[in-house]
Amino acid sequence: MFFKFEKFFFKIKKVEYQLGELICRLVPVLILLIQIVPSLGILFYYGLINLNRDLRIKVVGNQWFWSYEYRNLGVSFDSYIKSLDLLELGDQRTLEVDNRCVLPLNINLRFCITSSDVIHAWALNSLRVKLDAIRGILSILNYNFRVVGLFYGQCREICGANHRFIPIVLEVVLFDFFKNWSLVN
Ligand SMILES: [Cu+2]
Repeated sequence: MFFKFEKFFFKIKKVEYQLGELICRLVPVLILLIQIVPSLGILFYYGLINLNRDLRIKVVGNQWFWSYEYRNLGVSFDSYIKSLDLLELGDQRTLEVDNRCVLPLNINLRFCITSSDVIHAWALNSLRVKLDAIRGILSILNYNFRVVGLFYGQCREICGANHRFIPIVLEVVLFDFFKNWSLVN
């Protein structure tokens, strides 16, 4: 009697195990399938919409600074971290740069992000943006700023010894200010 019970018990256990294994395989697949629907939708939305951009900015990650090129305006500059002895009152320590990326308000912008050496990442928390800067590949970001202000970010990919010394500062200004700035630069 005891022997029979043991056999029965193990049989049941085996069936349960197989079912568990099946569930453990099916559930992740189902989660991925559910995730495909919105993510593909968003991917196509960003790919197809906003084809016309008013201003294109090429962002190049370097060891260790960012360089910005405004193709339409013929403006280009490098953006290094501001050293401690040059900081002014109100500046963010380790987040401030010498040349800010100045951008106009309410203009359709297209950022083309790439790298000249190792992999960097152009990440700005307040924009919910993190794009990898990879040599030979252009990461595209379409954006339109609705508020003026300063947006701080940092490299978000371990790119070497001075990885933490390449912050990003975007300064969004009114179009007239931007026009003057681009003429001066
Ligand atoms: Cu980095």
